[in-house]
Amino acid sequence: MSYLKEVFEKIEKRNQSEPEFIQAVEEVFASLEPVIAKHPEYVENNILERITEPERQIIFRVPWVNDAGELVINRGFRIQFNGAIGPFKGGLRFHPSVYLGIMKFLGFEQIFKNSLTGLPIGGGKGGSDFDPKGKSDKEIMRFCQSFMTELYRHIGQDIDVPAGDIGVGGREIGYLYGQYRRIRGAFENGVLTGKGLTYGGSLARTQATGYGVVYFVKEMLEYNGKDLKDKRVVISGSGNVAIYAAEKAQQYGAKVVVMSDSAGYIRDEKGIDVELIKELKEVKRVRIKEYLNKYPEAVYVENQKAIWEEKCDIALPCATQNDIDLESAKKLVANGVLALGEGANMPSTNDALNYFLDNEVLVAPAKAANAGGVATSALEMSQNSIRYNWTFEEVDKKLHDIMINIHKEAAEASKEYGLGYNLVAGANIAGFKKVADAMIAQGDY
Ligand code: NDP
Ligand code: 2IT
Repeated sequence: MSYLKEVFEKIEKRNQSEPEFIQAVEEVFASLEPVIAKHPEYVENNILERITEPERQIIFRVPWVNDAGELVINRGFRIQFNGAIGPFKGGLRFHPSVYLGIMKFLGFEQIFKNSLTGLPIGGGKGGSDFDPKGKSDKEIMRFCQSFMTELYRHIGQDIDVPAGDIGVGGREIGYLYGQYRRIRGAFENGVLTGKGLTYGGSLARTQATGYGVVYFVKEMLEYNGKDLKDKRVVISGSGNVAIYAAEKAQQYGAKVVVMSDSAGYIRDEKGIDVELIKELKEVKRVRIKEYLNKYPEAVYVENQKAIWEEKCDIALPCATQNDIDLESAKKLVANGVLALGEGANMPSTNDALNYFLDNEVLVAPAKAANAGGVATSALEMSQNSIRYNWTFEEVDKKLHDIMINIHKEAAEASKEYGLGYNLVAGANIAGFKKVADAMIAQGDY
């Protein structure tokens, strides 16, 4: 039996109750056959079995008191997946669907994404099954304080550096950092990224993931003799990634007509008013349906999944995993989609992804396309280390250059291994090799 198959079977057996994790491993392994064939050292050092087992998994109780005075118990996680090329780095997700399988798929993907940025960061992820929806500001604060009261002993600016993800933005990072500082009695602000600008956050971090997705898609289109101008864009989600992807796409002359939340989507043929979405989602924290209060001529469809039936040139899934299944992929292709830019982590199922590739849709895979967020987090760590702040333009320029470089590395890796222009495979290969080589250099740890 081939080495890849043998290891995959072990992983399936060992992680039976974690389908998202198995899916993420399957997608990476599907790209690695030519790499394993050319590099016997990866087999000799059993790299695949090592890289799929987290270095450390921490699961903890998070007790907190709600506004009604009741003691609520949530479950907290931090997966320190791979530290071969730098401190563990990755976001925290607060969402009721969070369990070990989601934490591990995200942590696993983070290894390769972080490697692709070219910056010294290992892979990690964390979060909780806490549901922030409908919670008061004080409840959010008490939850974050309790979460950090356990997490603090496992993290540090040279150990593990969390940031935001679904349900965790600037407000939550502020409360988390406040509690960390209180416990440690030191201003070690390199321990978290996505901080506010008054206490060591980086300019352009808020925009970075969404802007980065569009910088990457632009690069991919131009490489193939196309551009963003006048393209019809459908974006799922209306959170941090979706908002800034929409903003940057509009700046390049694309027409963003659809955005969503978990309840449904809006279509505005005049082009989405992104400033209004920011106000609804970042400030008021209300449903996207409220968009209609200002623009009654826009359409609201209370069916999030139907979003992929909307005709578009460019689809940017920026909400959550497995948002696009095979059925949705078929609809997008039938409607003539030109390119897919994955802002979310693993937004397409593996058969959807293969369907896009088989039908010559240009695919900007998540690990590459959404790496701008964590890359800018690493730039925030650099600024914290030198106790200095770069301007918005300086950070944005570095981000743009990083996205151009990731596209180049993925395209080159795909070509080198005889796979043509396949950025899914290229990103997996380029991200994998650097980490695998670092693991071998460091012995059998
Ligand atoms: P936010 O919490 O800011 O926004 C999430 C958006 O997705 C909301 O509009 C939310 O709708 C929607 N959504 C969440 N869960 C579901 C679901 N189960 N079904 C349908 N819609 C859903 O998160 P981010 O924008 O930060 O993250 C979005 C995606 O991007 C995630 O996959 C994340 O892992 C990924 N990512 C984030 C990065 C970052 O820097 N923030 C970096 C790289 C990737 P509602 O409000 O109704 O819940
Ligand atoms: O999925 C991701 O890359 C993130 N949520 C951002 C992680 C980070 O450390 O900035």
